[in-house]
Amino acid sequence: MQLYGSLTSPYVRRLRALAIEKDIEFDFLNLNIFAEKDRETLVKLNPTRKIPMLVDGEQVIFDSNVIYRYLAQKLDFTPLSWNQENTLTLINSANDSLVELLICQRSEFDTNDDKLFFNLQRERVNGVLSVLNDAAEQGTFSDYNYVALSLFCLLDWIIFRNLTDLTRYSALQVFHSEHKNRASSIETAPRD
Ligand SMILES: N[C@@H](CCC(=O)N[C@@H](CS)C(=O)NCC(=O)O)C(=O)O
Repeated sequence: MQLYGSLTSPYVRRLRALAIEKDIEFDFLNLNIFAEKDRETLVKLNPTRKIPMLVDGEQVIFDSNVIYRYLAQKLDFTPLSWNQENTLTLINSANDSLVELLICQRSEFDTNDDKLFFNLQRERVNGVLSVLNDAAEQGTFSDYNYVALSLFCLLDWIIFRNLTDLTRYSALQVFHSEHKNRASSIETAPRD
């Protein structure tokens, strides 16, 4: 199997970290999706033009969520419960909004502007981080499973890109400190 992605994407990192935690073997192909040559590879494999994607023989799978389900079925992991699916959706929604805001910043928009699009993303990020903070306080992430490592990748990427102030979310900060020295965190740390 080959996983295509980048060294910075939190969605790609989840799968790279999962591979280390669960001893899954795949080759990792690092793409710069904004460079012409790698973009050709991206578009050919994945018309959504987003990373990650997994290639397993003739089968290509798009989207980290679907790739996880594909691996879980192939490797016989217990499927996520509905509550775990909801928590993953929360993590994804904050992550997606932060990706959109980052792309807007790189397009030279002032994302602190009082505009509907920016306000909706910021409201979602803050609301979801607060719900995830409560969940962390209640022990939802005590088992370091796929959902927990997805949360770690989100938080570590927020810190790496300096995207939002995490000091308000003390349980999330504790969770991040507890896991930042794991082999799967160190070996997959984002770098430009
Ligand atoms: N739902 C997708 C989201 C993937 C995603 O947003 N990836 C970002 C990198 S972190 C990307 O490829 N963005 C390119 C773009 O938006 O044009 C997944 O879970 O794989």
